[in-house]
Amino acid sequence: MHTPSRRTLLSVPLAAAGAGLLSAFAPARSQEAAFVDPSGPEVAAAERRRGSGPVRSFRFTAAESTLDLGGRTVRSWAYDETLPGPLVRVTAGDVLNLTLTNRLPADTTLHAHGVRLRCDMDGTPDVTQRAVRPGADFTYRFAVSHPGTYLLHSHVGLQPDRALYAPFVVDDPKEPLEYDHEWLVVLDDWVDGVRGSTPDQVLRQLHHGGSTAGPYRVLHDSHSRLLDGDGGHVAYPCYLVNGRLPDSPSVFRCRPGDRVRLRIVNAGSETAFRVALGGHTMTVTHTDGYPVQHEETDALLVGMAERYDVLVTAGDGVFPLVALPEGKQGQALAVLRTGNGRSLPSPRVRPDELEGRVVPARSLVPDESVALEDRQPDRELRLTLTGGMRKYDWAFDHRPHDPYRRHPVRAGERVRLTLINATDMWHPVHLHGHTFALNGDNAAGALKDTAVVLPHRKIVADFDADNPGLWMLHCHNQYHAESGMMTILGYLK
Ligand SMILES: [Cu+2]
Repeated sequence: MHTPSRRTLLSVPLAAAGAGLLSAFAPARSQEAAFVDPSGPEVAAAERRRGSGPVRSFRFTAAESTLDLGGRTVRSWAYDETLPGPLVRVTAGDVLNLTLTNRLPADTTLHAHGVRLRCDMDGTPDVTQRAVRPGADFTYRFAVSHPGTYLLHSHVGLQPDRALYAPFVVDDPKEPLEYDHEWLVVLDDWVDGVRGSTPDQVLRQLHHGGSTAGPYRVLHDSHSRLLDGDGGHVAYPCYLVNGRLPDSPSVFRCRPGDRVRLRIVNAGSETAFRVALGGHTMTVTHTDGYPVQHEETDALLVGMAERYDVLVTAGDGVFPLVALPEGKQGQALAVLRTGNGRSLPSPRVRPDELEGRVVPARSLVPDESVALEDRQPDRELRLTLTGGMRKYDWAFDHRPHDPYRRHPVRAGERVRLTLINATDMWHPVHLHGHTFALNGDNAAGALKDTAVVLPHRKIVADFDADNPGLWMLHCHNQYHAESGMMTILGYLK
């Protein structure tokens, strides 16, 4: 197993650290000793407490591939030449052993989004591990202690906006829900390989404000009522459910009256989706892998990297599951079919449920089995989300990402995270290695690892510092993160 050395931590590419690296070097370096090492004894001790069940082995090969989106073929980077990547499924208590082979022309890593895992398996390049070089491999091995719906993806640059993602489901050995079928619904916004576009090219367009090589993909007039402002700034040519375009959708079959558990995952990089299943109401049972008190809804708003599990009772017929990209043109489609003979819905169908009730995450209430106990915070971290479209200078506290700046916490503390959005745009903010309780409309809010912060609003979230290491806190708009809206929480020794 690779152990990040001090040398690894110091060999951050200049581009990632920004021009301030050299001046910030000396003080940061001396401070390094104050924080827990990602593979230090505290991390090993936390891992032992998670137990050591049966080892479940998987293998991913990341490589350039030709992908069929259904009527359109693109060249991209993918795991095992499929989109989405292969489903990884284990049971809580298992040890996941996943070997990633890198056949890409670039460094890569694999991050298990939302999983409270050991820090040196978190897949954050130059923070928890040295990135995996082309031709090399790396084995991610960690105990998986909590059931739920998660997402695996590369954590290098804009690679998640290619096909380098895969759904990750952790079954509950004592599953309390009863249902007949499970339907995995993975949403994505897609640009890579369409008329020569790449995500990196799109980022350059966002930065320069002007045109570079390839089709111009910057969206200037976006509005989303649910997001109270711009929905996003990348005009994707395609939106996908389970890797398919609306003209050739994936079809889920079952019998009328069956209870179906949908696991909805937004694997997009710059798009929030409003999701509804025509002719059905949905019962929300989980968000970000953790159970909530059941709540009926017509539609859901799913930010990047958020997950929702819902139950539906299938009607008799053919029904469109539509994901509308908030503030953007187009849509994604999948189909639920319980009857024979009827043709597929139109690729442009808009079920009424999309305009119905949307239960926001902040009004969900955690299931008693997972609710945080009442406790006063020992520490508050207040961060302001800053930046804007004009300079495309997204950041925390006006400071671009610096891998040597850490917000200190101490093991055993109850930490209150206050995120103040001083920008004109919404941000889905994600904390690695932890699940936090939103302070919602009610006192105790749902447990989440990724939360939508609306423009000029704030969220307050509490978590227990129970997973030592260095953990990224960042916007899951990949273009914002890549432009600087990332920072690190560090456990003090
Ligand atoms: Cu953002």
